[in-house]
Amino acid sequence: MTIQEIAQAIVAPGKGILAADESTPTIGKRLAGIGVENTEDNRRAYRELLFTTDNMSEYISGVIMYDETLRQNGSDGSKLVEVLEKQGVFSGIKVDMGVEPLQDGSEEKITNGLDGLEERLKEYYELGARFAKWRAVITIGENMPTDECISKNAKRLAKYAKLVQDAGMVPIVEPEILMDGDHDIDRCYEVTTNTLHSVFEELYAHDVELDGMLLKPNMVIPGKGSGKASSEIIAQKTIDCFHKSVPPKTAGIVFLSGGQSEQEACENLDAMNRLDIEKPWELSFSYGRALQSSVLQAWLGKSENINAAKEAFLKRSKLTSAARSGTYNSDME
Ligand code: 5MM
Repeated sequence: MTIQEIAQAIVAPGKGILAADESTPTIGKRLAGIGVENTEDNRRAYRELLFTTDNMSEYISGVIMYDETLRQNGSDGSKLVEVLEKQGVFSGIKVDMGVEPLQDGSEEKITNGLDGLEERLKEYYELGARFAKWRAVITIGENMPTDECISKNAKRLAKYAKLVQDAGMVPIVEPEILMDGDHDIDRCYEVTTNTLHSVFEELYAHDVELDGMLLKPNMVIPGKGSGKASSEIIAQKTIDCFHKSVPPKTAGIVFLSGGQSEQEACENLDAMNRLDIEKPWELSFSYGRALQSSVLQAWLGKSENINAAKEAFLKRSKLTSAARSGTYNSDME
């Protein structure tokens, strides 16, 4: 398949991505939340539970994994990548190596991972990955973000995306503006617009094929400390921001949930898909927490809860898929 065909298949009608690429420390926090120890076996058991959920492929077209998971076998000895392949789900791999301070003592972050990336991508392709992800983190605060932070992160995102396409895979370009802070929705709009301008400028400069990549942005939303906005306002401002900054040729937009509740993440995605204005891109999802919170709560690390946890995952996937089609209703909760 060409990268264009893979990208289109990932954002096929009603379908989107499960982001299960938590690094070991991050999944450790999630497991600690349900009193489960962060061991390789527990991480495998949890990811296997998700990937073996029957009928998930009606709603989920791809799963992003962490390096460990891409190499892991399930309890019957078969590779987790093959488990997904049997379901007709594309395997994706997080290839950034996490963030560090932009400068000593700086609160701003720069994402690492370009060293040796070309070699790693070859191996990931051999292991079965057909798409990849790199996340840049932008913080809103006093005198933040700086132009330097935006532009350095944008350059690295573009270099990564080009290498991924050259390796025959689809890059997911994720510049995440964090929800942390007490900024209002207009400040988020301004920062998201500026960041996306910078990212696409670099993507053009690095010859990235826009129809063979997916953008994974935040929604335009107020900071956590600044109260809520309605789904309609979030939808209008987000789409307006994209009209100014995301070229129509981009294969698709797969939102992150960023700390929204499962229901909010559905309501906001649904409102965008319902908006009666021109939207040249597929508007889908690549949710981590908003597809997994209730699964973890149903599982609690106990084998007798596996079926309930699978049911919770199928329900979240179904409702998020409905939101991706603009047919979600909170009564479905
Ligand atoms: C699932 O978490 C991903 C990896 O995070 P760490 O590197 O911090 O472990 C993260 O990139 C995720 O894919 C996105 O933020 C989307 O997840 P949410 O929970 O925001 O939808």
